[in-house]
Amino acid sequence: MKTALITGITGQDGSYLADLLLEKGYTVYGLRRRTSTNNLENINHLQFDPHADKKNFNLLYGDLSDSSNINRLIDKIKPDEIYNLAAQSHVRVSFDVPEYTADIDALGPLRILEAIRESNISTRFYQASTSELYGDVLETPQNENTPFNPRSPYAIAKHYAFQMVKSYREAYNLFACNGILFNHESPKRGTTFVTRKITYSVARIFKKKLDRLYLGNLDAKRDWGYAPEYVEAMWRMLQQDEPKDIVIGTGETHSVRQFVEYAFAYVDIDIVWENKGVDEVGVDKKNGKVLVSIDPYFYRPAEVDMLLSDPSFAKKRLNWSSNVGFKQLVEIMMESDLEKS
Ligand code: NDP
Ligand code: GDR
Repeated sequence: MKTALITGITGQDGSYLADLLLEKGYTVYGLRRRTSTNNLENINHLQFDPHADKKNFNLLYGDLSDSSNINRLIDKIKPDEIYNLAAQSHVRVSFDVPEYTADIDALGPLRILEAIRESNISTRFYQASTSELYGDVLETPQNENTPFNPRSPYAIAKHYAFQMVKSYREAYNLFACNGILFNHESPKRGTTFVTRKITYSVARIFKKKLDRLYLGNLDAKRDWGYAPEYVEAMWRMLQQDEPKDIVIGTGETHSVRQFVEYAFAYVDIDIVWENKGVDEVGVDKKNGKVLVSIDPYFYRPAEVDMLLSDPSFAKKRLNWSSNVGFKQLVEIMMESDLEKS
């Protein structure tokens, strides 16, 4: 029976990965932060009894800024696998808190790598790397050989972590790999990321609880997949014979504008676009009501215009490919948000 430590257990990916590993018979330890309000919504369904003799799901307090805590936990748990999913994961916010983002997203993984090296245990390490590393893309589609060109504090911090993982693999022979994951979404996605913001807002507009959705750049394009499929790829990456950095994505790209149109179409609203730039609005074709407006607050100081994966190495190496298409993804998220809103 294997033991895994998941940082970022309360986030979208952490909660799906916990489900997957528990299903596979792992004992799972999740790192949670002390927060002033309860943030266990994503893992509430994982009932655990802290007083039971034998527990296969455990939550422990910790923070990626605290190396003594990380050292102690790794020494105590001696996990077979560590999945580092914890991060200040919002690209726009990283421009507001660049130093904090570097501390958690760049130095956090380094602290874990050091703890593994010091502990002398043969744990396998997964680092949540990202397509944001490609930034101002130099080649399309992007694969494992495409040069990185990060352009936000978030992406630059993740780039540092990427290189550290590679360096520890080469210098100390650690089984450590970077999953270069393109955007992946679900009903558990945080509501400040664009997909969930759209589906939650459209559901509320449909129910007459909200008048209008405010967005930034409608023309940004992303390769959006379905999160539960992506955590399976993370697990497969740690089951390889040799550690490799692998791109995970769908191989399709769509604009924010298209996501908006599909979400409204789910509730039978046909959106037409009028005007240009910051004055652009999305209007209900039936009655002319403005339902979408631009708020420049949501523009980024430096934008990543387009991301598109070439996931062929994942197919070859992990026998992994994405099955949930763009339209189905929007439908899954809309269905859930219509229930929740
Ligand atoms: P979320 O934002 O949903 O979750 C982030 C998690 O990190 C939360 O559990 C959060 O805890 C935790 N966390 C934040 N700061 C700290 C800290 N200082 N110490 C310990 N834990 C902390 O992210 P996702 O689940 O979407 O993404 C998982 C990882 O994958 C992230 O590293 C992200 O950067 C990366 N990634 C995500 C992609 C995506 O499309 N989703 C694509 C590529 C990479 P709390 O609940 O307390 O805030
Ligand atoms: P991203 O995701 O930056 O790709 O990072 P996000 O959903 O925040 O933005 C995607 C694109 O949508 C545009 N956009 C808006 N974005 C937000 N959040 N809010 C808006 O109102 C809005 N309007 C337009 C953005 O400009 C952008 O182009 C996600 C995170 O999960 C990272 O942690 C991860 O590494 C990458 O995906 C891959």
